[in-house]
Amino acid sequence: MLVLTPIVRSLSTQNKALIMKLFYAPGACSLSPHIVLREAGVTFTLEKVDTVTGTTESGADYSRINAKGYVPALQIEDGAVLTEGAAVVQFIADQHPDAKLAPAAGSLERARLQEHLNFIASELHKAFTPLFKPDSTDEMKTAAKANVRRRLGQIEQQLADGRDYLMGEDFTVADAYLFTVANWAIPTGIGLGAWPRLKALVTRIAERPSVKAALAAEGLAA
Ligand SMILES: N[C@@H](CCC(=O)N[C@@H](CS)C(=O)NCC(=O)O)C(=O)O
Repeated sequence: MLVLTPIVRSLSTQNKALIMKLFYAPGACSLSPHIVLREAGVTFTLEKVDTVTGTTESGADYSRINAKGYVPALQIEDGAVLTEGAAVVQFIADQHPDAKLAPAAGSLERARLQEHLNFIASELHKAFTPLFKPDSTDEMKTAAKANVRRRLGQIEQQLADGRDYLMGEDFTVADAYLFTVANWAIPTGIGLGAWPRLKALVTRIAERPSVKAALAAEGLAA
């Protein structure tokens, strides 16, 4: 007993340090790593962030966790925080290769995955941004919607060969990100009706248990 006690203490401290925490805002781009954490079977906790006030639900100053002020941020262990959604989902996938959420690093397929992630992040995700800003003019919103439509149309073209997911037969982290961002077409009034393959893909992804669980945990309807 005298010998075991310190070992037990040290194990429990270690386990505590290894539980990841995702800082998120409901329905925001942080939903993508949230889905990926569940797909990978990771044990994690969630902490909601109010990005307007810059505080988390436990009252922490979020700028001390992610100086950039936005979500997502993944706290990996005490003191280590990873930001930028595309990097976060790849990190989770690489830590859990059995879940097969990303092709092997260094392969052409992995670069293809990054091609998708980068397109979603810089062209599609950011095309939506003026639609969520209270100070955007109607003119800015009209231009943003045209831009979003153009990008959704380009994804529709990529799905023209009948593939099940962005990368082919298998669900990857890029699908989690696409699902998250494409869904913003609904509240912004763009809808997905003009892109039937994309709409079918989003509907298919919505059926995944990880997605249902993530939406429920964020207080969102499927
Ligand atoms: N480059 C970042 C952008 C993240 C981002 O745009 N987050 C939005 C939600 S989708 C946010 O937190 N916006 C609030 C803010 O910028 O203050 C990434 O790809 O992770």
